[in-house]
Amino acid sequence: MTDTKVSRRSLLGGAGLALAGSSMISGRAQAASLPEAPTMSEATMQPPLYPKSGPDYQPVVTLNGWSLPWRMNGDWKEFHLVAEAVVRELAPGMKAHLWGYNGQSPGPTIEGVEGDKVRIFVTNRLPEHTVVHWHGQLLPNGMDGVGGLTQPRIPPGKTFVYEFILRKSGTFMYHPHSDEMVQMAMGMMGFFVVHPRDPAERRVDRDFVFLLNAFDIEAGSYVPKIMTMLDFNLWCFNSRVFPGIDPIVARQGDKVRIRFGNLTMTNHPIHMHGYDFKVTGTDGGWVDEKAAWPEVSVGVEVGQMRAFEFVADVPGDWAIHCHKSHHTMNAMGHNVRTYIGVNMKHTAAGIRRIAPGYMPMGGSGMGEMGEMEMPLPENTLPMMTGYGQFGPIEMGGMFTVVKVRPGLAAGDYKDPGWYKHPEGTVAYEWTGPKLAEAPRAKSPDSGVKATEFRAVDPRKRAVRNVRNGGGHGNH
Ligand SMILES: [Cu+2]
Repeated sequence: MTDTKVSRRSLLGGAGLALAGSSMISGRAQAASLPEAPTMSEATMQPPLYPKSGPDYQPVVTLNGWSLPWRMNGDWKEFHLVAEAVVRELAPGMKAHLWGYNGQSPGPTIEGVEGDKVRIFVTNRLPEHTVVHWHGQLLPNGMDGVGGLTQPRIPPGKTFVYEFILRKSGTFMYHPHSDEMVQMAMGMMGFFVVHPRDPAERRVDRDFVFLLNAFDIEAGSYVPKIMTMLDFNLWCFNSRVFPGIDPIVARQGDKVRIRFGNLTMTNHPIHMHGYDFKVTGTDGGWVDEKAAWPEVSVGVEVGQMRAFEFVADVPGDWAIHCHKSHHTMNAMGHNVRTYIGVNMKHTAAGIRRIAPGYMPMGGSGMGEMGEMEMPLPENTLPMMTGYGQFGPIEMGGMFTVVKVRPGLAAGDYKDPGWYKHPEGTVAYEWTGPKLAEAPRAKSPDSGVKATEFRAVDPRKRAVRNVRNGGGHGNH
């Protein structure tokens, strides 16, 4: 976590077009100048943005992100989003060329208070039209942001204005609703939080938010493949992958809320270790406190938002991740054969004669990849990576660590380093007397060694499956 790196970019200099555009659209906004459009140069988590005017609230912290500053204009809260091409570091070693808002993908989190009148200027600096849909908000139909259906699309170089009242508190998102497949595959999305009017209502000490998103970027390239439907290779929290995702830091005893929205093409069971928690918010709003239900994993379908809460009473480094194991891997191909149990010693010698340096892999699992240092193509990430204090974590993608520590300052979100385990509380190697044989299931095949699994030549295997249509290809 670093100091705020918001840079203020006046639109008067670089984008006269944007100013001219605004006067065509909204009569009410005509007299006012455009608010500044701040941009962010960092992909690290920024401190919470406390309100300097308007009603008070406890701000959220966006994982590897930031909140959009705003200004009061009479009783309107004015924000300025700029849709534009951005470069986003997904983790150290890999940058993606994306489309986003105000310098980043996802765009900045928008925060308001129940009852606020918001005016959101949207300037389009993309090479094609766009619109912004305010996902989950209750608003006049013409402010809903569906290109062609509820408004004309925003042409490149123009600024449109959205005006609505934040009718209820809760968890929302924003994203385009024109050329949606392309624009969302390119990273256009953001979080939108509406705080309760009474700051004491639903109050927590730390409130973290992030979007689940995914990209398909081939090793050695920079731009996502926009036609991919399911087989993405970079599964992200807020356009970051582990080990590039910041830790979620909490002071022991704090009440913590974690909210997330899913803008990928599949569902994600988000699992947190060490705690059970209460699901307190959904797309539709807050769950009645008496009805909040306990979980250790919470599934979030495509287009949904979820919020859960817990009291951080147990210190430690607790993993939080998507429970689909392929979603905690970085750039990987899915067409790799399984070699578990195959002895590749002899084959490898043959292949090495043609390709010097060839390394047989996967015969005893793939964990060895966690500490392998292989030369990679330009601009990609190892499949499983990230080190903890005990060695390789063997994770990538949708994975980070909830770090609970005693005695942190109230606003301290800095990475506190690895947890210092009290003596005698870490799993350890048995070095005592030889153990008696453990009870095991008996079957005619029991006793087979993991290195002697039976491998069948794929050419002989293929015939059998013809009636069922063969394999399942690319899922
Ligand atoms: Cu997942």
